[in-house]
Amino acid sequence: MVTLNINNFMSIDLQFLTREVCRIAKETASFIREEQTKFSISAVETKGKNDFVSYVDKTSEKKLIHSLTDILPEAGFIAEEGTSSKKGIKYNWIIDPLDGTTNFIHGIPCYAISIALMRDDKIVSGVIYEINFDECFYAWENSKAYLNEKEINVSPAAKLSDSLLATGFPYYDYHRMNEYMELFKYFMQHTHGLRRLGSAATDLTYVACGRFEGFYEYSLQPWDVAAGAFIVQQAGGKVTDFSGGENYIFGKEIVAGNAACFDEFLNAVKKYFI
Ligand code: 2AM
Ligand code: CA
Repeated sequence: MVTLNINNFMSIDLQFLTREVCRIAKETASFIREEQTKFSISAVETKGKNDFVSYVDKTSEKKLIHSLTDILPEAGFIAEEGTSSKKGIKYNWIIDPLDGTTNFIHGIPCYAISIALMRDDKIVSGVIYEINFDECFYAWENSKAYLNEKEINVSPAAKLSDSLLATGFPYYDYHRMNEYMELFKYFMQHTHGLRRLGSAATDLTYVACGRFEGFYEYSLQPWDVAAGAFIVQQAGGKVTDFSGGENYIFGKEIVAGNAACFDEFLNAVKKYFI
């Protein structure tokens, strides 16, 4: 095991660090995969309306925090299940130990581990491991983006009419439902269609590798989007909030897409949401 000294962070090899995070995500995924085979719905707790959690989410988070602390002791955590309250002065991991919990508890194969490293307020490394397809997406500061060692790029499609989009349906915050439904209707009629995978982290990786041209959703949390937004950018894509601004990690609004039709995509979102 290698421990990185944060005082020498400028000389730290972020490529090496990111590969260590991939290893840690895959180790934890083995636990999640094993638990899925014996999972019972009776183990599900409800955190809020339609907000589910189980011992699998919590145990995975503890495992990740333990391993990430080993490789970067001074970093703090912003993690979905709140199993660590440690705040880093300069560096913080943003973690979703199981993105797509609803899929997991229903036995639907689309869920992922999402891990980002934030230096001050800037993401410098991102890893998303989609567990069922054994797909590890990652990037680090100034790197390309990769899927299982191969470079990935966003789609070259230049028109919304040639695009397949992804979104997440509102599941607890219904105050913008009308705008959401009107925009949904517009995209139904002006794109190849929409998909709803149920894991925002996975949606974002599919934008990064060109399977989707775009993804949008509101009321997401930082751990749902931090790693994925970064990987999209490193793959040549664009990410903003609904106004076209930069508050998409903590601002609970995200639009992510390939560069070529991003303006058309964002303008449609703006038309209905602003
Ligand atoms: P989670 O599984 O980590 O909670 C998709 O809309 C996004 O919203 C997912 O990334 C998912 O992250 C989050 N989410 C939380 N609860 C949800 C629910 N009941 N249905 C759908 N998505 C939910
Ligand atoms: Ca989660």
